[in-house]
Amino acid sequence: MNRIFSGVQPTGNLHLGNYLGAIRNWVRLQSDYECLFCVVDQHAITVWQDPATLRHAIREVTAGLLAAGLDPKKNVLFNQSTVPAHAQLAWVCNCVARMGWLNRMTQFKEKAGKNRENASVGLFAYPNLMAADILIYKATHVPVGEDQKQHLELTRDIAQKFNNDYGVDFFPLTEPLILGEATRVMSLRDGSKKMSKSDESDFSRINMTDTADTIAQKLKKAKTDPEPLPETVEGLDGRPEAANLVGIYAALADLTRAEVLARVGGQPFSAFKNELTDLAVSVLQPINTEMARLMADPGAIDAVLRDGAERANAIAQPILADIYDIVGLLRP
Ligand code: AQP
Repeated sequence: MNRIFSGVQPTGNLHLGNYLGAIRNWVRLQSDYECLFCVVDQHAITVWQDPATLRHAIREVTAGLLAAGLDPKKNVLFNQSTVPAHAQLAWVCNCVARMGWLNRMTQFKEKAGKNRENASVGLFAYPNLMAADILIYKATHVPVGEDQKQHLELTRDIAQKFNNDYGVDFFPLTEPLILGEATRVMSLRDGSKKMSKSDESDFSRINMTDTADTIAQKLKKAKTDPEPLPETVEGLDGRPEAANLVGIYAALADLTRAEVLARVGGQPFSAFKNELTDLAVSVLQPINTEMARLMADPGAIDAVLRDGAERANAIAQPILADIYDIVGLLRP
């Protein structure tokens, strides 16, 4: 049986990278798979979060997922901290994973920066909690952006070592699903950095809550180079900002980059940016409006999360009980 798990952090505004790299694919997968989608609030606190802002962000991200088209009846939609089995399995994963494996995680190095001694232990162990998020449901597939590929490989390593250490065939070796033309959306200010919620500059990203005017302004200011757009995909080599904008256009229009360039190749960026703005607004505006409507009724959002938590706990608890039995943790 195929089962999908994926998560998103409530660390700030959802942005176009989250939407094109993950959420839109989730919406497309929901008809064909059993899916669990999680607002991973325990991951968020690996770096400092203001408590009131975090509570608001958990509801806002949930509203974003619903507004983007996730059906809470078809899928299990919940926030991570309401299913204690994630943290309980994470402890087992901490004991299975090796320090050397975690030392190789590039996201920790990027997020901790130079001041590594001062990073939280949670930030270092984050990939083990992510492995637990997936393995507690024995998920077979995880749709993610390319930035999460290394963490997925670690999840497979943990699953394999657990199976070997205990001589069982218990955890599946989960496969990543990296789909679409925008698996790594880059910052609008710097084509070598991924678009991220935690980038200090709001002009680096398009938020799902941005108005049409803000989207237009941000794309107008987006970094480009002086050449017109190339006619072929090869012509994007060595032009990261151009490649990023063409990739975004392709993903939003559901075309390949070659098809986009066949239409817009040779155009100056000014004209292309106008077209891209119209396209981005036409996709994001309805989501934005629906998010605002949903956020007006926080009680209804909480009800969706409560229902999801109940269903997620019902799947996770028997799997945790099996894991405890395999490991030898007595359940008197
Ligand atoms: N720039 C991106 N391009 C494509 N996919 C992306 N994702 C994130 N950024 C991009 C995908 O979105 C899903 C949810 O990500 P997340 O919020 O849980 O964590 P993240 O990858 O750490 O996202 P951010 O925005 O960069 O958050 P901060 O700044 O808080 O770290 C994942 O599937 C991810 O691949």
